[in-house]
Amino acid sequence: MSTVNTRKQILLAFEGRPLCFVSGISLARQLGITRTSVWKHVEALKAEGWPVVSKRGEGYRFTQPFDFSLLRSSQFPLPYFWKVRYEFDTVSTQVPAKEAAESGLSEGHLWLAERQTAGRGRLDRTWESPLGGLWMSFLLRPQIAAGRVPSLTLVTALILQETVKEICGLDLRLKWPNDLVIETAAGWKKVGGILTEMSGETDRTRWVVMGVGMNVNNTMPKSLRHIATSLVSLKDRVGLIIPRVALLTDFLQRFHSAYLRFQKQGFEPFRPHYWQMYSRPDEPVSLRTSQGVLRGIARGVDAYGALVVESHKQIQYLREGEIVS
Ligand code: BT5
Repeated sequence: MSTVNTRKQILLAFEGRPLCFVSGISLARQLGITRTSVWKHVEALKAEGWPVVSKRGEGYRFTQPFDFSLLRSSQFPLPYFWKVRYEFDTVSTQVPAKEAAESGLSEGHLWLAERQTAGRGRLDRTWESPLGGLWMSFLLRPQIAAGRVPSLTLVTALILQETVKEICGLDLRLKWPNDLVIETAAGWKKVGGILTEMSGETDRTRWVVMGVGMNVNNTMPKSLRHIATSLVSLKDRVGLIIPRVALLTDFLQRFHSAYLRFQKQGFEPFRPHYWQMYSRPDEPVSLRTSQGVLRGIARGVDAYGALVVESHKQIQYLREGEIVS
């Protein structure tokens, strides 16, 4: 067995045994290797950052409940054109995805990581990406004009919303342009976000790297708890772990067909549904754009994904910016 496979098998031995010790002897027997070898592999896994501890005479255990579904299926074939590259740890999944995009790799490649050490939001903001979330970037080469790419972000948000509804039964809402949010007793909270990066010319898109971050089983850092939450905490069931692979495969299936449709018909077929899922239709909004702050009433989205805002009895089409309140 290769080193990678041996380590994967060691990790999977903890599946279904949250916080329980697994002895070195049983791991050695299971894998047909020596106890010393098990120890060496576990030390390497710890150095990589896996949350495993050892205790003399007892063996090894995970220090936190963990969803093994991504690790388990990291080498499984996925439907359609998807090809997954799974890593435990990465700076940001956007980095290898963009490098691959520049080097000419075909669309459908997807980078997944258990955690990111320097996850990024828009405008170089930080994206907290601890263990337990779904952090991925995928490469697309849509046959569309560059001006249509922003509406692909909206389609992605919509498909994520559908996936979360299907798999977790939770009704997230969309906050233009790239946020998935939910209304809680403590106000609106962000559950996921999308970072779209691209390269192209006016008439042609060379590549799009779509970065999706979804808080699934992770706990939020204190500094974000007032504005963010995770799917598992919304379910409010002690000990529940949401298998991220179920979210992933459902999303990839839905997204694939939406993507084909989007390339043929543009954003128009998705537009009404996007607006139905929009978090605060026809309510006052404040938007920060590169031109300054605009206040008005959000009335809809146009065929290019711009937010339609009524401000001082005039209609404005906002192609960039974000809602600040
Ligand atoms: C986003 O940016 O919402 C885009 C997030 C995209 C993350 C994915 S993960 C996979 C891929 N690899 C990456 O490195 N990135 C992508 P933005 O709208 O700029 O929101 C950033 C703001 O959200 C921060 O300034 C925080 O206030 C907040 N934030 C940070 N981490 C968060 C988290 N885990 N959950 C909710 N909010 C968070």
